[in-house]
Amino acid sequence: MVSEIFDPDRWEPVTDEFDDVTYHRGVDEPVVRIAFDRPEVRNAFRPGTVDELYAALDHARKQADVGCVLLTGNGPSDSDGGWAFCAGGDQSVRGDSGYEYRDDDEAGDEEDELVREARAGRLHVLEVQRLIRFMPKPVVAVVPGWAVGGGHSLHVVCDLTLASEEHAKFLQTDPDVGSFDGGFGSAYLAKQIGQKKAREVFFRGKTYSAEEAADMGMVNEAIPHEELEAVALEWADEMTRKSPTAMRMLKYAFNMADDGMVGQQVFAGEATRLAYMTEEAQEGRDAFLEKRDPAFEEYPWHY
Ligand code: S0N
Repeated sequence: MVSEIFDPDRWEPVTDEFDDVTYHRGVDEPVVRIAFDRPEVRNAFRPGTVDELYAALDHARKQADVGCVLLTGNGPSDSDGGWAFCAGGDQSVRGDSGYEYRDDDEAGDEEDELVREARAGRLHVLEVQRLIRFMPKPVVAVVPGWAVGGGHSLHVVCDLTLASEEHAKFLQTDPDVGSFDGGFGSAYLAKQIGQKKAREVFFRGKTYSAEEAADMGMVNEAIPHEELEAVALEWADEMTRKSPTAMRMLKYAFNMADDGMVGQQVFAGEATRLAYMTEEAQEGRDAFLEKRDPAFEEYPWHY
C-alpha cells in the first residue's frame, strides 16, 4: 500500500527504484505525485531520501507533458497510525557536522570515493528547496499530517499548500534541535504570514492546525482528510489546463521580487527564450551566419 488516501486507479509508478520516496504519474492527468515513504519515522528525511527526492523532482521538471507536481507523505504509520508530510532531518543519522549516509542508506552507492567524501555531512535539502523554487511548474505541498522542521520549510517553499483538516499539524522545531533554516524556511515564511507570526512560529514552537495555518496565510485550504489527494488532483487539473508559458512566467514573476539578481536572471532567461522565437531575433542569427548587417529596420519599435 502506498498510502491510505492514495487512489491506485489514478496513478502509475514512474519507477520503483527508490527506497525512501514513491514516484507516480497520473494515468490520465499531466501530473506527478512524489511522496516521502518513511511513515514509521513521520517521513523524516535522511541523505538518501533527499537524493531520491531531488532525482524525482528533477525528472518531473524536465517532462514536457507534466504541468504540476504534488509533493506529499505516505501514511499512516503501521505502528501507531500517525500521519506525516515530513518531520524534517532524521535526527538518528545526524553526525557532529551534518546528516550522514549510513550502511542501510543505499542511495548514491555507485558514486566514487571522492564524491562520497565531498558529500559527507551534507545539508542538501536546500538544493531540493531551490529546485522546487525554480522549476517552471507549480509544486503543491499536500500535507496529510505533521509538517515539522525541515519538512515545514519544504511546504513553505512550495507554490501552494493543501492540508488535511483532521490530521495536518504545522510545527517548527529547528531551534529545539539546534538547526536553523535562515533562508526560505524563515524569511520567506515571514513574507507569507508576516514578521511577528513567523518569529512566533520559530521562537515559540507552537503546533498549528490546518485551519489556523490557512488563517495565517501559509496554507491555501484545509481539506477533509479522505478527500485531500482527490482535491489536490482537482487543483492540479485546473492548473494544467492553463497556458504553460503563462504559468511559468507567472511563477517566476511571483518569485522575482524576493529572489534578487537570481530571480531576475531566471525571469529574464524565460524572456530571452520567448524573444528567440521571434523573426527579429532570428534575423540577428541569420545575418551573423550570412556575414551581412542585420535588417532590424524591418521590425517595429513597439510602444
Ligand atoms: C514530528 C513529531 C512532532 C511527531 O510527534 P508524535 O506524533 O508524537 O510521534 P513520535 O512518537 O515523536 O514519532 C514517531 C516516530 O518517528 C520518529 N521520528 C519523528 N521525527 C523524527 C526525526 N526528525 N528524525 C528521526 N526520527 C523521527 C520518532 O523518533 C518515533 O520513532 P520511535 O517510535 O522509534 O521512537 C515528533 O516526532 C518530532 O518532534 N520529531 C522531530 C522533529 C524535528 O526536530 N526535526 C528536525 C528539525 N530540523 C530539521 O529538519 C533540519 C532541516 C535541515 O535539514 C536543514 C534545513 C535548512 C538548513 C539546515 C538544515 C540542517 O540540515 O540542519
